[in-house]
Amino acid sequence: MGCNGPRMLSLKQPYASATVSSSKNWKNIENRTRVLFPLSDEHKDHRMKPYQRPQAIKINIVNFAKQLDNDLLRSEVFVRKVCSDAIEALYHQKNIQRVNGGIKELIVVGDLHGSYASLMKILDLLGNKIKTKSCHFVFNGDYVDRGDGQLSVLMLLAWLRSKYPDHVFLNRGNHEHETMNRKEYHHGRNFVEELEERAYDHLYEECFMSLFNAMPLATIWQDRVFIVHGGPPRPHELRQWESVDTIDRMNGDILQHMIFADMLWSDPTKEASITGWRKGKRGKGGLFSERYTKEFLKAVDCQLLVRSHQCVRGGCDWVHGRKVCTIFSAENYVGLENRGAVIVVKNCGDELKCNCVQF
Ligand SMILES: [Mn+2]
Repeated sequence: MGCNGPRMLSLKQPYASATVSSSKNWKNIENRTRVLFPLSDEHKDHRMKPYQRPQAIKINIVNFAKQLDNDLLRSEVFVRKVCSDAIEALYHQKNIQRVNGGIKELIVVGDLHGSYASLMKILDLLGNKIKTKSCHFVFNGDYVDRGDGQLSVLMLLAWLRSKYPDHVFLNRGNHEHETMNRKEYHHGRNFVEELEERAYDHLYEECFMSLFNAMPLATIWQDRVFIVHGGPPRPHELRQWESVDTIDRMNGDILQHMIFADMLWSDPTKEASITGWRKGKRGKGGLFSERYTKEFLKAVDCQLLVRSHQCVRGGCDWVHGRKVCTIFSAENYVGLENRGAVIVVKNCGDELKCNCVQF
């Protein structure tokens, strides 16, 4: 499997460090206790019971989501178990995971940034498609930071990923990273602040960093649609595309790999003066032109690029001759009064039919 090199950790072992760059003074990170996955049977908690029942798969997802938000998340055992199950489902996937099979419909959800209300609307509208297993859902990163339901969003998606392993997929976003989760924001809290309020901050290194590291960087759906949080990597990284799955994402800081930093941080541009790929103002990643989009899609043998990472007014925005769709799903993000949207893509033989669903 792609990232399973000899250094790949075993789930029976403590996670080898979810190491952070040494420049940070987040104290004693190297010495913190690591949690053991899977959890042992001695962890007993009455709140685990509804989750453990075999018929849990038949539950109403929206009702479960409410219960999770109101009650289940108070149990540390529950949080650890959801993390460890999701990690087990995620880390076997390649860095660029491929989703194929007979299902003709794809739904991509963009940035949520802790907006549990937006996620509830999406599940109210489309959650039945998860239960009936009639489509593939790809959540495209930036689950945490800023909103008021960050842990709820992350845990519900982690739970869905392990309960519906062939139908729900997660990509990593640039906010699934320690530097972003400890940054000060003018609007809203960072993820670590929410964890501190819940007295779960000790779980950040023990569970959540491993969960983020386990997330693939991109998804290729039916060999036709490329889904990534930011965009394509810069030209000299793209020339080494065939080795992208050999990079070990579970250990160390993924931003040390330029190819990954570009994929999580880049944006499309319509500026005529930019004909290829150029560094942008975000400090990481860059700006890619319509011509570069075509080169990239040719290199990865896809027809459409679906990405997120930018708040667009209607939740959905097309550029580059409808070869690039930006999808953003958190409504009223930092008070911007934007709509949220998801994109529904149907594979109809020769063509892809795309429909943005706003809420
Ligand atoms: Mn982003």
